[in-house]
Order: sequence, then structure tokens, then C-alpha cells
Amino acid sequence: MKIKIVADSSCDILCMEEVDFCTAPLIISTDEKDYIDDETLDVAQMRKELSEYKGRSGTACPNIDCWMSCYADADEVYVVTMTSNLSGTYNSAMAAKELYLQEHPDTKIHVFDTLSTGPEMRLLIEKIVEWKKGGIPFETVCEKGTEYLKHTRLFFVLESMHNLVQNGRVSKVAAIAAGVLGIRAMGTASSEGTLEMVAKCRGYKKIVSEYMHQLEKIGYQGGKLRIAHANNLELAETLKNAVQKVYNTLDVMIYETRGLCSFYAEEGGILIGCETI
Ligand code: X90
Repeated sequence: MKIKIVADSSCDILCMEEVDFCTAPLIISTDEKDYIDDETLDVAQMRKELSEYKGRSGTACPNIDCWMSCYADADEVYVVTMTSNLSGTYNSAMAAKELYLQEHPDTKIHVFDTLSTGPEMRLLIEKIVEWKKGGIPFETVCEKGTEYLKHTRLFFVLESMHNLVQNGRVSKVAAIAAGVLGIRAMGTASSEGTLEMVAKCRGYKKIVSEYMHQLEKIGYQGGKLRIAHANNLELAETLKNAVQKVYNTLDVMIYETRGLCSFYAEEGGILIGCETI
């Protein structure tokens, strides 16, 4: 039996070991150029070009054809998407599923709307790999996955919300009202899959203390931690050390954001996914 795990490129993963994994790339574009968020994208170069670019930039979700080609040649497909409340990615993946099943009615496809992105998607993907290695059947993986997402969280620190506001993913009025426009702030993925800002964080000290406060609030007990950073290894390491000191967290991974998350988190931004109780 052939099993495939498919995710959109906001998961920041290019390949997974011991499993057939592929991503459907989102596209970041300016009037001059499209940046396809796949393994060929030079993220540092994109960041440099966008910082020098004066016009508007935007993003587009993977289209139905793209998802359908990701589903091809498998008996079971597990699809992990970013929040349906900020992107058309989930709807596109669902439409592709319906179309694909018309021609391949025996294929099993499940699409998870993570109501989140980045590292929280990674946590789910890693779990699916674990469950499939353990021989857990399709229906059970779907149920367990949905349940698992209730026990994972995403926090993020953004240097700027410029691209989120410019692309209508966050309302400018709301950002101004929360006092977070133009300054560094911490937020979390709300239960509806939107951005919920929790605090302004001028210095790194404040970021660390605020994050530790949030972890305490959600009842974190040392579960897996996944940190994706947009060119800010220093902050990623600082947070990792702070968490490990208090919770003895063993399973931590730090890695760089790919195109989509780099674009929206912006240079220096960071996304942290963790398991809760
Ligand atoms: O064009 C598209 O369909 C993509 C739109 C994506 C919009 C949001 C991306 C967020 C990336 C920023 C911080 C994390 C926010 C998480 C909230 C659920 C990363």
C-alpha cells in the first residue's frame, strides 16, 4: 500500500525521511517576479530582492491542479494545510480531493485544516509519520490527527505586520487598535485560525518572559517544541534555552522558514509550535 503525506509549503519542510512526502507550493509575487515556494527557491535571495522592491507584493495558494498532482499514485493521502481562515489553500485542497476521487474512487484522502501554520503543521506531519510507521489505519489516523491538533499550539513573534496587513490577512484597524502596527509583537493562532496578538515585545527579554508566561498559561509540560525562524537563529536559540531551563524539554528542533512564512513573518520573525497537555 502506498501512503503519501502532502502539505502546503507553509509547513517549511522540504523532505521527510522514510516517508513519501511532497509539498504544494504557494507563490509569492511582485509585479516583476513570481517566487515559487518549492525546493528551488533561494529564500535569502527572495528576502533581499523583496526588501529592495518598492511596489506591492502578494501571495497565492496552490491551485487545484497542483494539489491533484500531489495526490497522484497513492492509496492513502494525508493532506495538511494552513488555516482556512487566512488562505484559500484548504479550500483548494478540498476541491482537488473531490475531483481526484471522481477519477480514483478507491483512494483515501483526508485533508486536515490545521487552523494554524508552520511548526504546528510540522508537529502534525511528524505524528502522522509516527502513526503510519506503527501501522495505524487510515480512519484512526484521521481521528487521532484531529484530536492531536487540540493539543498543539502556535505562537509567533513578528517584527512587522506590513505584509499581513497589505494583503488583508490582518485588519489594519485592528492592528492599530491593538497598538501592534509597526512594532514587534507576539501573537498566537486563535481557535478560529486567525492571528490573536498577545503582547508588544520591544526587547528579547520581554519576548522570553512573555513566551514563558504563555507556556505556563496553556499548561505546557515539556512536550515537543518546533521553532522556525526567518533569519533569526539567535532568538530561536534564546527561546529554546529558556524553555529547556524550566521544562527540561528534550525534543526541540530549530530550522529556517521557507518562502511563505518568511514573507509573512518578515525578517527576524519566528514561529513556535509546541505540544500541550
Ligand atoms: O495567499 C495565500 O493564500 C496565503 C496567505 C497566508 C496568510 C497568513 C500566513 C501567516 C504566516 C505569520 C504568522 C503566523 C500566523 C498564524 C495564524 C494562524 C506566518
